[in-house]
Amino acid sequence: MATNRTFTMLKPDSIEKGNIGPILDKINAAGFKIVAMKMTHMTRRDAEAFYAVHNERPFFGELVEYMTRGPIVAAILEKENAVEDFRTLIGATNPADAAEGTIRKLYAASIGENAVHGSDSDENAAIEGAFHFSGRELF
Ligand code: 3AN
Repeated sequence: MATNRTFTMLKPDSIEKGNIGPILDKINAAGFKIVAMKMTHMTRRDAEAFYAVHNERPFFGELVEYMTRGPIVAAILEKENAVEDFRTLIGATNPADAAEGTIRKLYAASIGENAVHGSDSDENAAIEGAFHFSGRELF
């Protein structure tokens, strides 16, 4: 059964470029309600665990370096059909393939530095949200 929550991270490049505000504006305008949010700096161990599913991929080292080079903003978002609608809002993994007006088209530099994360399933949304937030941080 589909749930109404997804998990996102505004990645280090978004914070470095001053894009927290503009990206949150897009998220709000698309009808998502923020039910948990924090700025945090992932350790190497955090990033390796969060992206464990990719640990055999050639870009894994680069991905861990990128995700740990500065703070991120993590959030849990609520909306009907949240996972799918958020994936539509952020656009394709590679910004070159992302649709006009999507967050990655507007703010991502490359497939490696693609501005935002969005969960790819309800199951992963729950796992990823629980990775970053305790029940007391969820509103
Ligand atoms: P998405 O974030 O769209 O779900 P995934 O899960 O395939 O994409 O990839 C996770 C992250 O790994 C991406 N957000 C991106 O930062 C990085 N990544 C994916 N593919 C590549 C690639 N070919 N080269 C470098 N980094 C990549």
